[in-house]
Amino acid sequence: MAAPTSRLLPRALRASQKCSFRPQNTYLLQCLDDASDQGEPGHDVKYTTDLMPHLKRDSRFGELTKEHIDFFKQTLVDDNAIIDGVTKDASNDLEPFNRDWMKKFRGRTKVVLKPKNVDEVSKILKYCNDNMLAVVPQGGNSGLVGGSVPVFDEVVINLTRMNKIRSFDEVSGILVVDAGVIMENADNFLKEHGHVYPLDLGAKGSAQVGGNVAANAGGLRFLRYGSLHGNVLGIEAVLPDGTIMDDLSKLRKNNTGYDLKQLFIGAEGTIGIITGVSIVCPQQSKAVNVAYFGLESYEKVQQAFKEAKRQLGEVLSAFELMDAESQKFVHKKTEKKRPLEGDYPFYCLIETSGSNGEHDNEKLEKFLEHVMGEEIVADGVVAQDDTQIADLWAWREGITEAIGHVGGTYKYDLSIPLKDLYQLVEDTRARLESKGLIGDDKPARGVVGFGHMGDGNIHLNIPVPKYVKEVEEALEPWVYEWIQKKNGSISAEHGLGVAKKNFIQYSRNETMVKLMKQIKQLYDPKGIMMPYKYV
Ligand code: FAD
Ligand code: 2HG
Ligand code: ZN
Repeated sequence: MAAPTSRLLPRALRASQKCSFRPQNTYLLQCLDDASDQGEPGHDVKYTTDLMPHLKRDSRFGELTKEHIDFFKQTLVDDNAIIDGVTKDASNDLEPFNRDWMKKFRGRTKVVLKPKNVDEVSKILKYCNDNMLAVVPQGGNSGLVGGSVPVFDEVVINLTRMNKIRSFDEVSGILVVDAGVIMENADNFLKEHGHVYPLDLGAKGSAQVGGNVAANAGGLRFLRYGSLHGNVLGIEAVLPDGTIMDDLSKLRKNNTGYDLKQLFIGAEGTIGIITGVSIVCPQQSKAVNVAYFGLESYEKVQQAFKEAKRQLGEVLSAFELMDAESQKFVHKKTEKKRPLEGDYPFYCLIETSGSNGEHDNEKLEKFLEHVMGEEIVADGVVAQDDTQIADLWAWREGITEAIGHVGGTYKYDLSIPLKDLYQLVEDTRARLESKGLIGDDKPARGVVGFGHMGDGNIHLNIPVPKYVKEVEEALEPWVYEWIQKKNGSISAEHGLGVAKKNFIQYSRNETMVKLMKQIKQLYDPKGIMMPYKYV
């Protein structure tokens, strides 16, 4: 048993827990730095068009000229607002905006625009529309489906400089921000006012509120605070023709016709650019507890989840699943002492957040007594203070980054009925093994499963030193067919981007896809937003 945390003996539970401080997200930037240290920018990342040669540049789109750049310079004024690779060589400066976090997708944009306010976004978008210049909106570029980077020479409109907190009402908990506010900054600001941002995820140090909303991100607090479809109360967005859609409502209830803002939540930038968001934020919990368990089977994981819901009910704020392989990758990367001494096929992280420490501890104690007594949980630890809470969370939040160190990752973000959630990981492992594709000297270095058990959302990750067709062909469309048979979703929270563009039909029927195309046509008749992506 690791020293710093308390062994999961129910009576040994300590009463006082204050609040949770998850690890800062420094590794995202670190990863980008590592990549740019290697000489020629992006040398290790292939162009998306090499990976997907069937994608052809749409000849309807104009090519950037000096005249276009002059217009952008006049409109955005500030020197820092434009990276111009048209009138000069700016490849080094452009590279971070051209390549994605997974080092899988790489575009060839020649210009990045960083507007400061909604009027500037409106002017440049209208100009792009009038001149048939294709556009990719970009937030923190932490997306995992290749949506946030261009495929060819699309204009990147990056929201980073739109970073103002516009207002916060401590009574209602409603926050209004520019879309480019980094979610961790929003969360820190809210904590100063006794609230928290309703979303949390490993890339919080880079991801922006607008990016969260555009991707309809789920993350680690979804179980408790629910979807952005419920929490986002209003959106300010710019349509491709420059129209400013001001629907920045601060009302919880508003049944006056179609709720058009919902279309922008999860649209992944395909119908306009989100410039402002109004979002309802919960009160910060006074008492936070985190426990980390080892379990002998997936059957036991399901039992533990059922009991957690039954016994912890209103204080349960996260129930996360990690398989043995995921924890090995984190261990290999961090070399930190593992929370538990024994090896188990499954690990779970449970968080409770409530307003009354004594009450929560009593409940947690009873729950722990039960799951230990019934041998649902084989072993476990409970964090004793905020540092330990952060340490335990790192075993869950650090998985993506740890796996990323292999080189690349084939990622599948899936919704599956709970009873079959882990079966996919086992079937995938068996399939790749039967094809001789997994091993230390093989194209795939493992098959990893982890995710948001509480939301029925698993992340299937296959780390590879290099992206190779052999592995991809073994996985696709096989994974999607598997999901379709279970009536699951091929994207639970990451979206479709360019990576899943050809597979939407596995989760949505023809009628639904047709209706999506009609909406796209209505909002973006010239098709300048996100060409080559999912709709
Ligand atoms: P970007 O990556 O820049 O963009 C995402 C998409 O939104 C793109 O299609 C882009 O064109 C569009 N877009 C961005 N900003 C705007 C805007 N203002 N207007 C219109 N369109 C826009 N996701 C989860 O759901 N849950 C997780 O737990 C989670 N954990 C992660 C952990 C790590 C380590 C990493 C690297 C990523 C993780 N993600 C997770 C994915 C990603 O962080 C989220 O999708 C995040 O919300 C993206 O925000 P962003 O600002 O980086 O957007
Ligand atoms: C998470 O839950 C993120 O940690 C990333 O959604 C998942 O890396 C992944 O596949
Ligand atoms: Zn996730």
